[in-house]
Amino acid sequence: MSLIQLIEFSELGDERGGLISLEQNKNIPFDIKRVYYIFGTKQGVARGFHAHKDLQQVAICLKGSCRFILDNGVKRESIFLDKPNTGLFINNMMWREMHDFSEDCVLAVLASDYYDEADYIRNYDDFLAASVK
Ligand code: T46
Repeated sequence: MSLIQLIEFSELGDERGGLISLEQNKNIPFDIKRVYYIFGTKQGVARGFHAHKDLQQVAICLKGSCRFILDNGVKRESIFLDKPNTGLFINNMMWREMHDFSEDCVLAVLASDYYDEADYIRNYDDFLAASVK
């Protein structure tokens, strides 16, 4: 099974322009406890390089583009995000890296829980050790 799980959001826009609605437990598969967005990422900078023990997230590139790598400890897959109508579901215990941010990239992330540094696994060897359990 692919690690890349994309959610395509229905577009509710009309002749005036686009509109997309995100609703917990409807087109977002969890209770939304937190939303954050990443923007102004410097050229050549890569982000992420961690997994979450429990957190689930959906990442949406609202503007511009970036590339995600997802890795479950067995295989790695890459996906280019450049559409505000497409969300990338990122399950818990999934190593993620974000690369190739365009200058104008605005990446929104919806998260199933509040920020908790204790939920991060920031060392790849620790992630591998935890993911085989
Ligand atoms: C993820 C990817 C896709 C907070 O205080 N609250 C928050 O809600 C977040 C997300 C971060 N922070 C702090 C923690 C660090 O001191 O902001 C700083 C930067 O976070 P980090 O280096 O983890 O950022 P990224 O871009 O590497 O990763 C982020 C999320 O942290 C992470 O959960 O899955 O985006």
